[in-house]
Amino acid sequence: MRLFIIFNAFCVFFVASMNIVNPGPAFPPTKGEVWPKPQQQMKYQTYFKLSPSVFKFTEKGKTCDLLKNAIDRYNAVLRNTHHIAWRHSKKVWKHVQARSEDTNPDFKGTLEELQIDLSRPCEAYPHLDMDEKYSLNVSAVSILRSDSIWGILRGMETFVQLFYFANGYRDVLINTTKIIDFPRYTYRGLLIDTSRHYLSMANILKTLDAMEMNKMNVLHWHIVDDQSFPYQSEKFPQLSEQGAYDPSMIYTKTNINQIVNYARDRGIRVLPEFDVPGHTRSWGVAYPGILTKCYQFDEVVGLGPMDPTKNITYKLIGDLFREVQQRFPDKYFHLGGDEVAMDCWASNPEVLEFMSQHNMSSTSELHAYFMTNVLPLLGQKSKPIVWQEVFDEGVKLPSDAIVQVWKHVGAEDMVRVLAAGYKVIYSTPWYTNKISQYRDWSHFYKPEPRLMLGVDYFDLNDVVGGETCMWGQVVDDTNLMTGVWPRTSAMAEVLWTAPDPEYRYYRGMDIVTRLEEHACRMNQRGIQARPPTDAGYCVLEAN
Ligand code: CP6
Repeated sequence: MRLFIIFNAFCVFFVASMNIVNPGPAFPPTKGEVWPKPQQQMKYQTYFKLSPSVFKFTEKGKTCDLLKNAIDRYNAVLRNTHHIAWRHSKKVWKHVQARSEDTNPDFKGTLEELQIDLSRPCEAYPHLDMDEKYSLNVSAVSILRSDSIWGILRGMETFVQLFYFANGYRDVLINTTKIIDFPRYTYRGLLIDTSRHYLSMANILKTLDAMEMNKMNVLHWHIVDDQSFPYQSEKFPQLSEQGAYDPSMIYTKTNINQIVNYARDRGIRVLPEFDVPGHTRSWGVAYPGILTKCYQFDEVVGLGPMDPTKNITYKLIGDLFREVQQRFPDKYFHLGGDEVAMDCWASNPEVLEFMSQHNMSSTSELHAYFMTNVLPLLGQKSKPIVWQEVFDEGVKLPSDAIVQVWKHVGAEDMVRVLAAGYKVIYSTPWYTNKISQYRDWSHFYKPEPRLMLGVDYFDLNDVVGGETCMWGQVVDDTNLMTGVWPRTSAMAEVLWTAPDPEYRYYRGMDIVTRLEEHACRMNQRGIQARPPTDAGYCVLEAN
């Protein structure tokens, strides 16, 4: 007792703001709370027990390889959940006689099956307008219904999250539950940057697992940039032979295929970005002729953005994009267009001469000229997405283009894009560059793009969604997971459920305990999410 008092006094002394330090619970509580929160949910007192030898998924409607793969995957998740419970309870309860649940009047026996009722044939690939709505009824014989395979996938994720550990991890239980669920935003993305630091295939695939757990549906792959060119091209093999960090640090056609298919299995689109005309220094290792020479006092001092005055620039881009379009089935293609070092253009006498021949008075006009020439190179196969600079510089975009807004706090930039009739992906609040130590996910939980607009004269559906941008400057395989998760989970819930502001700002404790459970669940499924709070623990008896 005395020791305890001394220990407490010690804490008070050193952590002035924290005057009570509660010991943790004997077992980390799990409640089977779903993240992101479903739109409508009723949970009842009665519950069922999971027995992996009894439970099965059954296909009652349409089926396809996507569904069969999902059944295999979620069977493995449930086996793993049961295994964690079994291993942990053996350790903790070895001297204690097992208590039976059967005496509890709310206990309704063993869960028998989940019937999966898909009413329409599977689509080949996920897309911007994909239908993700589902309904789920949990009972001894549970039913998951959706018109769309994408809804079925979301519902299966919800289903496995409803299980919780009980009785000191001796049981895995699920309550009688009714859910109707659908996303508020159709685009819920994550940007990864494989140019600043190479990311391994294993880590990219794991990222897709984590996205599935958070019902996210777009992997925006910022594959090349100034620092390295890891995309292996068949038409232009020198690009990666000379532009990648190392011959092993590339993404082959086979690698890309694997990522696209793995993502498709999880209802996730893979959106390629080939950023032009800025952020392209690595292209110039093999093809220096397509970059602009930058001058100081009549001397060439280095290479800058792509050279918009040369036909070979557009020829290379066009030929490369046609190849990339064959590897990525998505209907959208991200052209970048951000942060162009226009001072280099302005320093180059040939570029200045070209501008005066074409009656251009500013390098912004030259950027617009460049983008206007690049857009048609996509042909009919893809629609463009661009960073907001392209819009800001007045480029006339096709009406189905999407503009990704990332600058300036506040909604004004979004409002301007919407007023011009384009769709928006919002990223400003979800930049992962700044990592703060304490509950940094809470900053990702507050912004809600459509509510931020503060005006209602736009079609709110034109704000298609949001995206976390995990730029790669200080991110590699060692810290990708902890940097992205569970911060991105906070954004994922805002974009899926859009809990009202009152909930997001004032019901913080509920959010914290739910996120703790979710982060633990991610760790149990192999995702190294950071702990969301300053204390707690997670039982990890997997493998
Ligand atoms: N790389 C590329 C980057 C950034 C952008 N484009 C960036 C700029 C500012 C911040 C973070 C990232 N690293 N290609 C801008 C979209 Cl704060």
